[in-house]
Amino acid sequence: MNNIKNIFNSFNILGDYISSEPYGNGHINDTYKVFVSQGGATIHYLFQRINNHVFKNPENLMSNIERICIHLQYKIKKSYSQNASRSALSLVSSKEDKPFVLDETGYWRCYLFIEDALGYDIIDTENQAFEAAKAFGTYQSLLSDLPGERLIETIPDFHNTPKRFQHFKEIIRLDTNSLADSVKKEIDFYLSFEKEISYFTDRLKSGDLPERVTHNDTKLNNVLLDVKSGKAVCIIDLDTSMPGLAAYDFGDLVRTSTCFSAEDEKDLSKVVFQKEMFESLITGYLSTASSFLTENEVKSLVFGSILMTYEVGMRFLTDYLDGNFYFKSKYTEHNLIRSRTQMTLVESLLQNRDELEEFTWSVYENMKKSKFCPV
Ligand code: ADP
Ligand code: GN1
Ligand code: MG
Repeated sequence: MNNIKNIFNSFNILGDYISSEPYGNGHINDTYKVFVSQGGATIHYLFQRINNHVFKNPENLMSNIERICIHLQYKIKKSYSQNASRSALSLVSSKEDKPFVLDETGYWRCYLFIEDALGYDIIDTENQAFEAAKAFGTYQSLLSDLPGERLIETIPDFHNTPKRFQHFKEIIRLDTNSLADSVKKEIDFYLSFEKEISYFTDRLKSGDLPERVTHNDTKLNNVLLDVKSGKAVCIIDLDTSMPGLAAYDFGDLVRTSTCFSAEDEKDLSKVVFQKEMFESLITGYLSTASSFLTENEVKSLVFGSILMTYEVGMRFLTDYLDGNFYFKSKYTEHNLIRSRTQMTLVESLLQNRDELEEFTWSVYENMKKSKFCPV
């Protein structure tokens, strides 16, 4: 951890470095909780080394994040009497007044540590689902008037499912690790969706669905919930906040919040879709998003859940075939196991699709009615 101490010295932090430890379960960046003595009290900061294999231009990425953090802080301070430094991420600048520090190991950033709040890998209660979804709706709403130029696409075509599909097919064709024969069932499953994969790219192009500033990586553990009250505190992991569709965000949250099993559960009999979690998610999300979503967007949310689950599952399988270069993994088959849970979830979502769409529409209509006819 000597390196972290050096990095610490390059940020504009008052106080003395005590120690640091790896933190959280993210699949992408290297994250550390850093303990600092400040005037006799121990306080914490969150340090991250940005994954430069995944993010090709960390300086552009940090310029997006800086704009977003400043805007969120400004709007939260202006409209709510809340603790803004706990409700939105705050970047600590470097001694050179930059939002990052570059050393021989890569780009580092530092955030204020959000205390007494946790990101959960597995959903537990309907209240958590409601709170998380409500918070992502608020996030989209707060960023709807982000001033300045269109945000930079930190990973171009991140949710371009047809491009992901082409890449998947190319990796199967190359089959550099000679694994394709052993996972034929999984490959066939993901290939069988070819007709569905351009649903969002087509509608984005035709203008049926509007581009918005979205988060694009809304897994449940990317929203911190207060450990005591369970209320949503802060949206984190802003690396992929950029132009996108509302359904991407709602969809990825459904993917990660409607099963009581882990993303890497080996026993697929435990991967069971929980309808009441979906109901809490849609109710929470529409409580903050129904005021700005178009009807077409509302109608796209259930399919967004299916396609986002499919897309990530296909990405896991692609990474497995390719030699596990992208997602952090603990054993060789880790990404294969992850791709299987996503297959099971896609199947359950498809089975429930009509009912979920009807439920979504009824919640939306009720919210619209109660808005126009307040009791
Ligand atoms: P990754 O991109 O690798 O997923 P994240 O930005 O999601 O990295 O961070 C990893 C974990 O660190 C999160 O799941 C969360 O538990 C924790 N975390 C991130 N930022 C903060 C913060 N500012 N305060 C407290 N915990 C944080
Ligand atoms: C990654 O960074 P993290 O763990 O929140 C990935 C997401 C995937 C997710 C799957 C930048 O999210 O796209 O959906 O893993 N993030 C990136 O768990 O690729
Ligand atoms: Mg994360």
